[in-house]
Amino acid sequence: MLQNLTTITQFIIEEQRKSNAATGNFTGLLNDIVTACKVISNGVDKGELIGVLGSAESENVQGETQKKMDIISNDVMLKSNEWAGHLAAMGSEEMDDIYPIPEGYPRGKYLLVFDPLDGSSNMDVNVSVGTIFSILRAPEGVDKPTAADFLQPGTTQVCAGYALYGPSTMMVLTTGQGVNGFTLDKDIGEFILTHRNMTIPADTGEFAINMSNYRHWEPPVRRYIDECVQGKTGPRGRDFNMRWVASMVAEVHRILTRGGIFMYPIDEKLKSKGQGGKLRLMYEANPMSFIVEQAGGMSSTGRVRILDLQPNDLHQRVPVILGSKNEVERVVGYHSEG
Ligand code: AHM
Ligand code: MG
Repeated sequence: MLQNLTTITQFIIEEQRKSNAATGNFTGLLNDIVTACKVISNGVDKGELIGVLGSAESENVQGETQKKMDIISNDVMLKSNEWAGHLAAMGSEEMDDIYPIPEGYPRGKYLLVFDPLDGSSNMDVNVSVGTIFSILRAPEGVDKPTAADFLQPGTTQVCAGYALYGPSTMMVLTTGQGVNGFTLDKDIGEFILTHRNMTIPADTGEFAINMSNYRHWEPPVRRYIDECVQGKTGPRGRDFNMRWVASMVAEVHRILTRGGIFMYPIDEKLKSKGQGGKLRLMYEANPMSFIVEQAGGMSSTGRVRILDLQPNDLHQRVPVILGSKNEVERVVGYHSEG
């Protein structure tokens, strides 16, 4: 057993070799992200022992109160990824503007966008949280990128992944050649390949949505959920189960493990606040959609494929409906019926 361990670094190098895409840059970048996630995992683990629970005194660009661990995780991601020369700039849920690589460090050809601690409202109640990231290429010849250089459709992502800080810490990622999962062995400090080629079954009997928003939903979403809730006696002729962790990473991980559909649709309440959705396109919807599609699932706003959207803002919000293909297709069908 011990002799057959594949570390995340070994896996990535071998995957890159196969596709002739081997550049030490990409592997180096991924290693720095992995290091950051190990540090965040350690902080999440220790919790109140090191005084990192609770809110900070600040708000982020979205007007949300930041948790102490939001700020710490953001700093860890920046510090871990700024120095090595793989990146031209970074963008984060926790920062209004992009983060250029500071003077004095070499600049590289990649852009990194992330949500350093997704689902952070779960920190204080000791429920799973995660880090989501997406790697893009800086446009050719651009040395000092602007925010506009980040606004590339999800189809151009080089790599997307998440770290899940749950009962185990896991890293799940794709470079466009399927989805693989790695579990952190804290004794040796390495992510080890444990979930090869993760796939999402096309059918499911499990949905995830924040039901408290029911009265605000659009008719196609209500119709879909109504039919699920009616169970065996309804038009679907079967019972459905529901889950809502309020942590997208945990939700997507469950779907990658046993199937399901996750929905954070547009609703009247979000519209009245001038928002196009709840979740952010660049560092939540796009990376998760890349992973879900690579695992054989589907991801849509209800009307269009998320990965095809042309972003118009680093912090743009979009509706998200993703998971088991046949169920997502059904919801999209209900939208097109009007
Ligand atoms: P965050 O990035 O501020 O943590 O918000 C994103 C999270 C997702 O992980 C989760 O799916 C959703 O917000 C939960 O929202 P709600 O509290 O409305 O159920
Ligand atoms: Mg988030």
